[in-house]
Amino acid sequence: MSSVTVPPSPVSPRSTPSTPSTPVVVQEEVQAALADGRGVVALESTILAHGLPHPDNIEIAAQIEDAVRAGGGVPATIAVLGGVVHVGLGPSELERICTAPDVAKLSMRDLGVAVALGLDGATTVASTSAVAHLAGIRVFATGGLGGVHRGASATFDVSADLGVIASTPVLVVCAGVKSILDVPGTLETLETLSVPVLGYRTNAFPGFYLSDSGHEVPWRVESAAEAAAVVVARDRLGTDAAGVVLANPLPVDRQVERGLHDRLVAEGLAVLEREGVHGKDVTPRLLEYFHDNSGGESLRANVELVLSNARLAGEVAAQIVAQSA
Ligand code: PSU
Ligand code: MN
Repeated sequence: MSSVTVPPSPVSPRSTPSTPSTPVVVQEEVQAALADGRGVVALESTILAHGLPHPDNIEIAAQIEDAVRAGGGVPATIAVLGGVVHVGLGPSELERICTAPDVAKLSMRDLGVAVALGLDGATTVASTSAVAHLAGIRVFATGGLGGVHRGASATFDVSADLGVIASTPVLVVCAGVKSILDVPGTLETLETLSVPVLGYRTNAFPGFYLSDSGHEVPWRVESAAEAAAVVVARDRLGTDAAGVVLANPLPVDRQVERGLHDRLVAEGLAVLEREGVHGKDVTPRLLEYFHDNSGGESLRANVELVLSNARLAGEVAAQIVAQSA
């Protein structure tokens, strides 16, 4: 593949050796898909490195990519390996992100540090969205968004995910946010930041393990085509550069049973308090607690919702391409 075809200057096709001036490489299949006008779906790596237990994460990573393909898209998992930002990972690179003991959790502010220091790192919703946009990818699938934490008025703990989504025109498919967060506070913040939130065949904002967080979404769409039409309409309007949140709930009969859910949330919050966990360690520690104390239920639900989101994202990406033609 020629190395002269790539538009944004920091992004290079994989065939170009990485140098300090090209800290981003795009996998050949992804590069070809973008050039051919096929739908590409970005996937984050923090859920692999810090959100899912080893060794299940290796197989799940492949299943997530398969789900994107089943929806009609081409997957591009994003991570930093040895200080190079990769858009699209091969099997051995996925395994490295899933197994290396010293993979940093990289939000937006950490990307440049990881590149400068030559580190391995997993990207969050914030940094994955930003890199996806840089590479020309319109759609991104994840599990749950980061959001406003309970008690944020005292701790100021609001995920950088929200601010980056507000300034990055990528559609993020998620299952809402976990109820360990301040869900209404998160929805209010998305409104303040002018980020549209679409419920996929639902009026309720999902609560990650729960189909319904108890809070409404402002808008509902019935199909991947309708979600894609929102993106295309926003392009045509050209009014702002925010992303779009597409909230895709687990079916009610697949959610975590409410009694178990409520117990886990209460216990998880108490563990954070007792252990003095804060900052970027909060979400990984909670997920670990849930996976260790739910008899497999939190992992089952987490995997199901991520696969469902990946498939839907594949459909939306394909639709955006078709409708933009
Ligand atoms: N929510 C989940 N699982 C996760 C995350 C969020 O249910 O693994 C990860 C995502 O990568 C998200 C990040 O972008 O946590 C948010 O972290 P923080 O709250 O530290 O910004
Ligand atoms: Mn935080």
